[in-house]
Amino acid sequence: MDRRDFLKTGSVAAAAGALMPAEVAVASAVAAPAPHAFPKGFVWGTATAAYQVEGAWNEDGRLPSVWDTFSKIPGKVRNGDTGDVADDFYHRYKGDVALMKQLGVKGFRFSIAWPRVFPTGGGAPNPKGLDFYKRLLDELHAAAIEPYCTLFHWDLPQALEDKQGGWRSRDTALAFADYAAYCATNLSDRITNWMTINEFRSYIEGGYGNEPHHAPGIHNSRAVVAQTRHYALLAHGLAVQAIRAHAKGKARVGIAEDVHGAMPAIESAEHIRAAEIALRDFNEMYEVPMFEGKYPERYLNGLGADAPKFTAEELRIISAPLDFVGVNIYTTQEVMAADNPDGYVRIPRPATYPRLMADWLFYNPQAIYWTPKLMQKVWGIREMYITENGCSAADTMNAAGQVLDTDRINYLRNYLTQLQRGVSEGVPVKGYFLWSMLDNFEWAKGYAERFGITYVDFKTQKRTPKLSYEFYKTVIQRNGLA
Ligand code: PNW
Repeated sequence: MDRRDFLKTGSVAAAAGALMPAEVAVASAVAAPAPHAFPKGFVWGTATAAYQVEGAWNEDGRLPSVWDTFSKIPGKVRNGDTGDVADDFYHRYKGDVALMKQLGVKGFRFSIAWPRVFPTGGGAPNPKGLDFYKRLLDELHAAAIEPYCTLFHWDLPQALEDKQGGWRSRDTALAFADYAAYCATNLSDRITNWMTINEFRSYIEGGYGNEPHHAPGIHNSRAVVAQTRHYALLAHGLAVQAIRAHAKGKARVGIAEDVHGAMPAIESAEHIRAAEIALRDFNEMYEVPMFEGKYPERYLNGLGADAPKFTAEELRIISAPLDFVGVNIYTTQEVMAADNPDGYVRIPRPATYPRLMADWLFYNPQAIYWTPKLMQKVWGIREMYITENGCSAADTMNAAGQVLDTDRINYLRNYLTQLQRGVSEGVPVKGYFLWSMLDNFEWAKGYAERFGITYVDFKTQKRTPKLSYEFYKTVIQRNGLA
C-alpha cells in the first residue's frame, strides 16, 4: 500500500466518529501490511457440528441419534444437559451466517445430521431433513462463504445402534456409504468439499471402548473395539468411493481427523526423528491404515488374537488417496529420542504444564507447527486443512455486556503464529477452521465448557461476539498476524 492509501485508511478510521477508541486502533492497525502473512487464497473459516448447535431434535421427521439417547441418561452429561435445543441453529442459521459474513470468513465447516436425512439410518430418506441443509447452503453461498461439509460428526441414528450394534456392525459401514451417496447426489450442486468422518478416536474409543464417556457409552472387549475401528475405517473408504461416484460436478473428498500429535521437546535432528517415529506409532490404529494401506505389525502383534479381521480389498478401499486431509489440532505430546526399541519416550507432563479449561487441553502452540509438518514428512500429505483449532475458556460477561477472553486470544495468536511458521516453510496447509463459531453443546461437558468466539446465552439464545471474534476478524482482514 502506498502513502496515499495509508492516509486514506487512516482518515476513514478517524472520520468514523462513532467508533470506540479500541476499534479505531484496530481499524488503523489492519491497514499495515502483515509481517506474518499467509498465502493469498488461504481459507479462513470457522467450524461447528450438527448435534452441538442445531437443536430441533425431533422436528421435520428427525429421529433420535445415539447422542439424544445418551445425553438423556442421568449422569452421562454434566448438569444433565442435552442437545434438544443447543444453539437453535436449525432456526437461527440465517443470523449466524450473517455473523460469519461480518467476521469475514471464507469457509464454514458444518456437519449433516444423518438422522435428519435418514431418520432410521437407511431405507426411505426424509426430504424435509435434507431441505434444511439446502437452505443453509444457499444462505452460505449468498454470503460468499464456501461450505466444507462433514458427513458424520458422531450423531449415529439410534435405530442403527438398536438394530445392529451401531459401528460394531459392518452393515453400518454400508449404510454410511448409502447415506454418503444420497448426500452427494442431492447436495453436490451446493457442496464441493466433503469430509467423511470427524475423529475416529473420539467416538470409537470414547463410545465403545474402556470407560466410555461418549455415546453410545457401551464398554466392549478389546477384540470388538479393534473390529469396530476397522469398520469405521471401511465406512470412510466406502464413503469416499460413494461421493466420487455420485457427485455431479467437482467433488473434493477428505476427512477430519484427530491426529494424535507428537513433537520434539528439543529441536535437534535426533529428537525430530524421534517425533516422526512417535507420530506414526501414536496413530497406528487409524492414520497408518488410511495413509499406508496396512495395519502396522506393532499394532497387530500387540492385539494378538484380538486383532481385527480384514481383507486386502478392504485395506485398498480404506487407503484410497484423498484430495485433502483435515486435522483437528488442539494439543500435542512432547517426546525425546531414547535408546529403547521404540526409539523415543513420551515425556510425562509436569504438574505445572499450562492448559486451558478442558482437562485435556494442554497449551502448546507448536502443536500446529509440528503435527502438519511431520504428517507431510511421514506420510507425504500434500494438502491439509486445520479443520479444528480453538479452546474452551472460563468466559464471563462483564457489566458492560462484553466477553473479554484474552486467554483465548493468547491461545489463538500463538497457535496461528506457529501455523504461519509452518506454512511459510512450505507445509501444505491451505486453510484454518476455528473451533468454534459459537459456544455449543460440548458433548459430555454440556454447556459448561465454552469453545466459541461468539458467546451464547443459552436461556435467551442471544449471541455476543467475544473479543476473540474481533481478534480473528483482524487476522482475516490482514491475512496474517501483526
Ligand atoms: C473435538 N482430545 O473433539 C470435536 O471434533 C468437537 O466436536 C469438540 O467440540 C472439540 O474437539 C472440542 O472438544 C476432541 O482429548 C475431543 O485431545 C477431545 C480431544 C480432541 C478433540
